[in-house]
Amino acid sequence: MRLNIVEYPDKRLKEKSIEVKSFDANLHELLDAMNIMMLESNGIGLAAIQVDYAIRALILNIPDEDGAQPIENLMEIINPVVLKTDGKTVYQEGCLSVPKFYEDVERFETISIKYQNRFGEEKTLDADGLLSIAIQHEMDHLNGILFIDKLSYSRRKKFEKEYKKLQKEKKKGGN
Ligand code: Y12
Ligand code: CO
Repeated sequence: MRLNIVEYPDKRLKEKSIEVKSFDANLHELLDAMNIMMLESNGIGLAAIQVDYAIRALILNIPDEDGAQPIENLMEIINPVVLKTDGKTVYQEGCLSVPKFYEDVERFETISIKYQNRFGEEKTLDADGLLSIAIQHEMDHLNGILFIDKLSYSRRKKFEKEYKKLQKEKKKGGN
């Protein structure tokens, strides 16, 4: 299964993803392929819509102190629902669908969710730190929201200016 990252300003990124009902081999194959794509792209989180599957599934692998992302640390989160949030924090976020742009985004400091694993089993998770931020970033993707949609007016303008500059460079033959 070959996946491609859907990039801004593609309209598919605005779609609301639908609930996963079948926890079958097709889902497992997609999750496995997403993991390969995320690691190959140096990502730490990826939602299915970012690879053109509009289903409520996301994966995360927060690097350890050495920057490693062993398979044991991979989290597969299906049909997540927020149970509780607390506090506020700001972190400089990036997204594989919005390459080369990073900006401060305000999120809840902690989050509790319930979700299903790849077998449809119900789980709960209490997260803080980078994991909490990553969960919120990826759950936004399930509702068609990008981190750039959460920026203040002036920061959004800064993004649009940088985006236009990158497009011009691309046309000239840079990367
Ligand atoms: C904190 C903030 C954001 C998240 C969501 C997950 N975001 C990512 O995984 C972003 C990955 C990313 C990777 C890039 O590629 C390289 O660094 C080689 C990248 O750079 C370019 O596109 C040039 C940008 C973003 C979780 C937690
Ligand atoms: Co993203």
